[in-house]
Amino acid sequence: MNKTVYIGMTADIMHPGLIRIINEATKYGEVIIGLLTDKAIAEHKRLPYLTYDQRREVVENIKGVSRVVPQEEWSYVDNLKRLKPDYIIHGDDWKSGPLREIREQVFEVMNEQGGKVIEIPYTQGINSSGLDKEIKTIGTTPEVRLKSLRRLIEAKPIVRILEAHDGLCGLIIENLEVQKGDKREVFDGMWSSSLTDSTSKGKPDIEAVDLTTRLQDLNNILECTTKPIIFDGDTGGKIEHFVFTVRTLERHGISAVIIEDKVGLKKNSLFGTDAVQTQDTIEGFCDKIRAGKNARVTDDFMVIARIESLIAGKPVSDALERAYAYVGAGADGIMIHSKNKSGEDIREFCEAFRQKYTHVPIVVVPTTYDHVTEAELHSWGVNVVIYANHMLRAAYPAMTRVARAILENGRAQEVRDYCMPIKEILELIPGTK
Ligand code: SPV
Ligand code: MG
Repeated sequence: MNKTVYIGMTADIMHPGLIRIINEATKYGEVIIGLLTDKAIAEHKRLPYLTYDQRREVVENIKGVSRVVPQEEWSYVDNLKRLKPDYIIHGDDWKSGPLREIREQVFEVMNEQGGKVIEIPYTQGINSSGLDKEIKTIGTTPEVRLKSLRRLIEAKPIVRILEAHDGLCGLIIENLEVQKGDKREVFDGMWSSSLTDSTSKGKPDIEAVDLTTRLQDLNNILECTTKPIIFDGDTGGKIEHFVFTVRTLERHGISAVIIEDKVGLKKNSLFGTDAVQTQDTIEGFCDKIRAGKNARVTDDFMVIARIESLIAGKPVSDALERAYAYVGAGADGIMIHSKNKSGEDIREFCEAFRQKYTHVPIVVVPTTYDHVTEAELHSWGVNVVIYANHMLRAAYPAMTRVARAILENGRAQEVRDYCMPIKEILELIPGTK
């Protein structure tokens, strides 16, 4: 019987280093490629530019590859146990860094099964992470960006979104990474918030900043980022206007619009019942959802319905009745909002909603119940968590502190430590020099 050789890969960007590994593998036997699924990758690396099916089609047609199988986990163990290859080949770059543990597991399983691990020298100068950086400088297309939110929702236990009101926020969200064990924690995308967009323009959050103005700022974010964007569409306005909003957002590569079921003069939800606000009728809001859905050009753009029942002091049962109706009208997801500090109402809603709809995405905004962890939210059935205003709330006190200290001291030396060094700001944006 022919010997078999296993290679795990993402194969997003094919490069000579990977071809060399495949060529080397053919010397030992029949080559099986374990192609990592989006799910396997999502918590560790950027989602591939190409979908799984596109990557499979490419790899299947590479000379020397006999078979492509999905690798559903970051760890090789399951596939190695199932396929029992005689060999596994990997570049020797996994000897250090976050892949070290993965390597140890592979050695353990292969030893148990009487197989062999072959490590080949890492191809200097060409590797996927380096290419990844270059791809970032190329950017993305509206279509790829738009689709990426749905892919992330499918691939990740919970999708983490942070508010961005300018290009600088966008850059932080785009680039910041924290390595936790073998997991890479990142923000998956951005929230274009009506509250912070309005506030940063010195306007109240009452739909006074029009779509065109909001898009101008959004455009700065689009220019320097590749991650998906969820747009806070407030009430969506008049149905006749909302259809144009959907088309405009979609054309810009925005992944989703969230509209809330309120009518009349909208005020920020966190005022709760302190502000007089009227919820739309179920029928009225369903018509708006339907109109938005009909206006879409692609199937990927999401119209997400936001329920304000709990904000308005109504019970969870009212929120659920609305959620079921909105999903019936075609909503691609439900955002449930509350200003309760415990988060209990949100949990109750999510758990009840999940009994009826196992897959319709749930979005939450834990501003007041900020003690609840993402892991807990996930266990309630939440798919998307939005940190809706934190970048602006962080910036304002920092700027005020500096401004105050200059006034107090009649010079700027005292604020030096509160500010980033000039050298750093000059080098922050590539291409400044
Ligand atoms: C926003 O960020 O503008 C929102 C969320 O709509 S909230 O402010 O909590 O209403
Ligand atoms: Mg808002």
